[in-house]
Amino acid sequence: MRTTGSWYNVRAEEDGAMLKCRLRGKFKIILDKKKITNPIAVGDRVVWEWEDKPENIGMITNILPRENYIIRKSVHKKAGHSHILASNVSQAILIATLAYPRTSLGFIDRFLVTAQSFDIPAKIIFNKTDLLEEGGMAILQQLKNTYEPLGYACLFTSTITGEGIDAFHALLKDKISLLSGHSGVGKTSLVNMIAPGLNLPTKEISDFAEKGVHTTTFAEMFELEPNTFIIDAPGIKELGLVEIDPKELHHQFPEMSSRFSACKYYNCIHVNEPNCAVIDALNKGEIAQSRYLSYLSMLEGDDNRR
Ligand SMILES: Nc1nc2c(ncn2[C@@H]2O[C@H](COP(=O)(O)OP(=O)(O)O)[C@@H](O)[C@H]2O)c(=O)[nH]1
Ligand SMILES: [Mg+2]
Ligand SMILES: [Zn+2]
Repeated sequence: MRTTGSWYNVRAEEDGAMLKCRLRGKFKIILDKKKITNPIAVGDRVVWEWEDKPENIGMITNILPRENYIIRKSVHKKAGHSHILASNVSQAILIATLAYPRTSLGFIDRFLVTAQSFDIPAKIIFNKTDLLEEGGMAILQQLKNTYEPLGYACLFTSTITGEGIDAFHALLKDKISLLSGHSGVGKTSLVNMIAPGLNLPTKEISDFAEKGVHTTTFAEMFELEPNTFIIDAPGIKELGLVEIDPKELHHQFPEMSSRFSACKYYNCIHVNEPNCAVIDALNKGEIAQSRYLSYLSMLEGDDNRR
């Protein structure tokens, strides 16, 4: 659920009790040819045994295979090392707002690409619908029409009117969800609507991370209700830092991955090649302009994370 240096807060599966554990022995800290600085991450399923039961201290003896994991480059350790932010994530949920603050489409697309590259299903929640006039709601509906056919479910919520709160609750149920989004979009407010007692203590850490202070930004998992977890990952902007080979980028755009085999050139990157199936679809209006612009921007490696 949480780590502090060499101690791990572990939730016992049998009864949900929390205990503190250390790690026994050496564990493989090379993953997909990357050197990893932390052997265990939030979300890991582990095997443990008692070391000192009266003191509630255990020993981790094994780490079970990960369904997926989010990895990023370490900022404060040696170059060439990576850090596992979280593992076994059922879904990555982006909380976005059209205004106050505005979440850019570039940021949304970068988040989706990153989640896709880690094999984590992604969903988008557009919060603060109470602040939108008719025109704003029409834009939201257009975004939903763009994203849902690509496999990214969208939900409209407001913590003021209560719109979508039951659906948000249902979305999280029995899953491990990573919640992200810019500061101020309403993450804490939304979680408080469905789990008032939880009192997410994340504010300061996230704010630090956003100011670029290199605090240790370990993720933390919270149990909203039995079997329903959320992962609060400070400095989640780092989710935009994944490195994807430009030639591979189109795999992370569902509307492109379903089409590029029809391009004339096998190595087409859909910029100005002739007989490009992606550009044809764009011209026919079958691919959203905004998505294509995000693709171009990521292709150029623009640091367009805000
Ligand atoms: N109008 C409106 N304000 C909201 C809504 N949700 C949150 N807020 C406000 O937005 C501000 C930031 O909310 P907070 O939950 O702290 O955002 P976080 O930084 O993402 O955790 C607070 O002043 C909230 O009261 C909403 O649905 N509508
Ligand atoms: Mg908050
Ligand atoms: Zn092409």
